[in-house]
Amino acid sequence: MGMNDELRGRILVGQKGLYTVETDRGSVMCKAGSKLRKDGIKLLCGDNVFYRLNDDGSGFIVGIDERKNDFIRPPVANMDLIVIVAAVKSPDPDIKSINMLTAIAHSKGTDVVIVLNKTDLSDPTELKTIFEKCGYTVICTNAVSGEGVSEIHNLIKGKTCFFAGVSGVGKSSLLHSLFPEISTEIGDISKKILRGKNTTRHTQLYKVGEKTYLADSPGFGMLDFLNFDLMDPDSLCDSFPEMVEYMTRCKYKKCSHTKEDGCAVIKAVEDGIIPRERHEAFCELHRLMALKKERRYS
Ligand SMILES: Nc1nc2c(ncn2[C@@H]2O[C@H](COP(=O)(O)OP(=O)(O)O)[C@@H](O)[C@H]2O)c(=O)[nH]1
Ligand SMILES: [Mg+2]
Ligand SMILES: [Zn+2]
Repeated sequence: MGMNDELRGRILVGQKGLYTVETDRGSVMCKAGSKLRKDGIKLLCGDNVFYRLNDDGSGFIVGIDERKNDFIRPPVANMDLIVIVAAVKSPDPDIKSINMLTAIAHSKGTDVVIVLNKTDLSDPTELKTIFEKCGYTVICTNAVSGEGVSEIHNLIKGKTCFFAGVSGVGKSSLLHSLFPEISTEIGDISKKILRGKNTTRHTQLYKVGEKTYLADSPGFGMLDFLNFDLMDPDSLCDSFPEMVEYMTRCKYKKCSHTKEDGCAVIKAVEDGIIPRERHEAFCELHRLMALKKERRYS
């Protein structure tokens, strides 16, 4: 192998076929090598790549590491953690969308942290209890005063993550508070697009600490749930960790755990062990996926 083989790096930005790759020697601007293009591999922010150097200091990417996961919207790869942001008020918390996001996170094998923001407007305790009962880490924040924000900092340390949640919950505000050094860039691009300014839409991975990366994608908040074909109604169970114990304990071999009389999961809901809101979300997702599966095979 020549000395130019097997240099390694990570894609931070990809724009119009030009990739900014973070390497030992700083940022290297790369193009995709012809083999990758021929193989139809679409490179994503977060990809760990092999590249070779040209004489002029630019590079070309010759291969990528196997991905831990990838996403269509935002188009990123190798995420360790999804920070799900909800507001306790204005907008009112949308428990269904939070549960969809946790389900997606589970299906992609990422960790989850739930942030309940705008605690100055309403008491987060009830919502916090629901998700803590399910085993999630919940952080309460006020992005305006900065309260609780440092806890997020500690939890994302050493990980690659992105913030998800519906519009208006305070994602941009939290990012500004967390990372003032890059805050002029992140979070506000979507506003510029809304204002009709000519802003390039691109996804970017920011290095915000030692081995800590934050993906930011303009105009994006909710993951593209309907494109999640990979989830099967039967494997949905794994996305609700608080239910797993009762699913295995359920006396029925073939139980959807959505409506069956005598189902152990439904009993746990009635007993107040599993939050009712979570089970409702489970039923709804189950119904959606069964429907998609039916369509696929008809
Ligand atoms: N009262 C209050 N307002 C907040 C808080 N966090 C954000 N906001 C406000 O909520 C609005 C939406 O916030 P933004 O960060 O743009 O939300 P995004 O759409 O999720 O990025 C803005 O007017 C913020 O100033 C908070 O903790 N408390
Ligand atoms: Mg925003
Ligand atoms: Zn059951």
